[in-house]
Amino acid sequence: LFNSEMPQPAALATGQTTVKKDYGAVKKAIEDILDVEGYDDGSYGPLLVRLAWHASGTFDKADGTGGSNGATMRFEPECSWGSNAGLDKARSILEPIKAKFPWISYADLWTLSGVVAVEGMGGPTIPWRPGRVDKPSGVHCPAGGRLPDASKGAQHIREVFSRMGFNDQEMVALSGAHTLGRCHTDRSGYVNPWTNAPTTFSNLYFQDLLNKKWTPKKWDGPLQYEDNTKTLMMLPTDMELIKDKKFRKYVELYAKNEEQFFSDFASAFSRLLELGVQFPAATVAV
Ligand code: HIF
Repeated sequence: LFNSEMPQPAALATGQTTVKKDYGAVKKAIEDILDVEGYDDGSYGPLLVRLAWHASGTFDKADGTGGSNGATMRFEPECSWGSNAGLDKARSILEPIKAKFPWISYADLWTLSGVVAVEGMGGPTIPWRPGRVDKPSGVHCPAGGRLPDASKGAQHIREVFSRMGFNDQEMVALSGAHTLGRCHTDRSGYVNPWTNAPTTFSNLYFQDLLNKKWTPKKWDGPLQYEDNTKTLMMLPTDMELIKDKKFRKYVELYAKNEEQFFSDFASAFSRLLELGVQFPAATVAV
């Protein structure tokens, strides 16, 4: 009955049934695995935020390589980079969700999990859209050494984040994510959380940077800073945000104005997760 001149219904033409891509259901499944007793501070949220960022933060605007598209952290050598230590855990807790919704790409799932985690911990809504496509093997891994080194200074922070296309203010806004989570000696060599509320997204990181007294920790580990209770920490790169005048101005702004921080963080984090991704023309945010 059909001839080549007639428009043919896609499902009939290919013999395939259409799967409804219900991103809302995936979001819900991610929300459901966030809280977990006995892991760190009771949430996988911070770890998932770190996964989303490390999957994305390899982007180089000069040649368009790296970024979340491809989900190449599944493969060697990227999965074994020292900077990605511990993220195997993040990837494995998402496996049952990938199994339940096999149509979602890993790259979309990892980035969406960071977004859902920020929102689930009280942070802003982050614009996110699907469209990332997984690459088939490690030959697509970006060059090593692109993620930041916490022992370095302001110049390094600017080099790494301007390579991705961010300006000073966006670098500081993004840095507010260190209000979440903690350092682990067996992953990075550093220890302790940045704030006393590591599973709540807020501007506390900026307030603490300015209002607490930070001194070098006396220990055998790498140089890090501690507050007077010795329970909180700052990395050398965190301290640069108050030592460098141009960065400090924005730390002061975000410490005073949480609304502005939420809004600037949401824009910058959304862009981070989209670096290097080519979205089909009609992709809408979910
Ligand atoms: Fe982190 N970051 N980050 N980071 N990061 C760690 C942990 C988290 C840097 C270093 C570290 C960003 C920028 C930088 C999160 C989110 C973001 C750790 C500890 C180190 C060393 C890892 C461990 O031991 O488990 C450096 C040098 C950065 C550039 C200045 C982003 C802005 C702040 C881009 C960002 O979003 C999160 C969340 C964690 C906590 C993970 C956890 O398991 O709790």
